[in-house]
Amino acid sequence: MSLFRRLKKTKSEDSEKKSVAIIGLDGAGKTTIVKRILKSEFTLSRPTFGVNIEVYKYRALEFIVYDLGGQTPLRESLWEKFIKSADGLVFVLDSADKERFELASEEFNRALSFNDKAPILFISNKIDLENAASTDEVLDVIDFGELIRLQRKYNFTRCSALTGAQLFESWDWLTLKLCKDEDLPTNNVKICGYLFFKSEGMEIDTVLFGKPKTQAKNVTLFKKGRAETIKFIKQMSGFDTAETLLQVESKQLVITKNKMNVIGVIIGEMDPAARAVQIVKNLHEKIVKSANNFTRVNIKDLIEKHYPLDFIREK
Ligand code: G3D
Ligand code: MG
Repeated sequence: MSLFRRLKKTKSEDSEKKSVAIIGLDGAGKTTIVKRILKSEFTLSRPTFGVNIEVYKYRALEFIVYDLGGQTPLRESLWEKFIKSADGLVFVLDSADKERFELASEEFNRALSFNDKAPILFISNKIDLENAASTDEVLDVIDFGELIRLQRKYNFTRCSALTGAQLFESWDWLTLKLCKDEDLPTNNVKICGYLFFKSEGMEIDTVLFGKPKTQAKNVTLFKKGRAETIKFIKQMSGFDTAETLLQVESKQLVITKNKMNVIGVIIGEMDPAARAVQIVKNLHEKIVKSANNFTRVNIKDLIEKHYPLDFIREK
């Protein structure tokens, strides 16, 4: 069950109110996404501003959906206000609308300049379409370098609001950032392997899980994950802690830094990234507590001991 769906059952009416701004160019799929996530359990309040804003309320959550691009001064100040006060930001990109990628990128950067705290979920939507851009094509235009440097919590994800593919998993991440620990998803995440580095870039260990056949399939993935991790280490060299989540081909790469150590784990595209982040953070703590020379810590043993259902096991 997705975290979001769980929350719908567990959050009480009087819990702290949170607002999420869902932004992107018109036609990106924002309304479709919100309606799909909320099903019919929401009320739509139409504000009187006379501009294209939709506000959906679900218990303690408020979703403000806003079309960007072509702002008039009135709209401009209005959306700046919404974005400033949002607890979470979701930017939706129509991955098939390549002609407007530059415009989308400008609007994305401007939105970020209005809010320097909220976690950001970047959704590359409509991946069901034949001409949908690949991750690389999107990353050529949308620059996350600044977010990494500023230690912002962000997640890049591809999904289809139409088919629902990867949609709920994306929201899991955001809701994790907005909610308390007891609301975390309890479902399992399958770890394909991990990368373990010292924070100055020295590689300590790299382990692929599964039988040779699966491992062989994941070798290229690991090379890419390794390159991404090293890039992350360089960009985060001045910071004690940091975390990020990247899409590497068909898998997700969760990388976290905690003082001396950087751990990356590779999980499946449908796996709950929020839970993987939680696992990696716990691993960091266990490594620190193990007190021995940390280079000797065998993460494989830790994962097998503490998360026996969470790594790939084949018959
Ligand atoms: P917006 O709220 O961002 O402006 P909408 O965008 O949610 O209104 O979506 C715009 C159009 O894109 C809609 O089509 C919607 O069905 C379609 N759409 C949304 N998400 C997806 C997706 O993942 N895949 C595909 N193929 N289409 C999607 P219409 O025809 O109703 O305008
Ligand atoms: Mg809309």
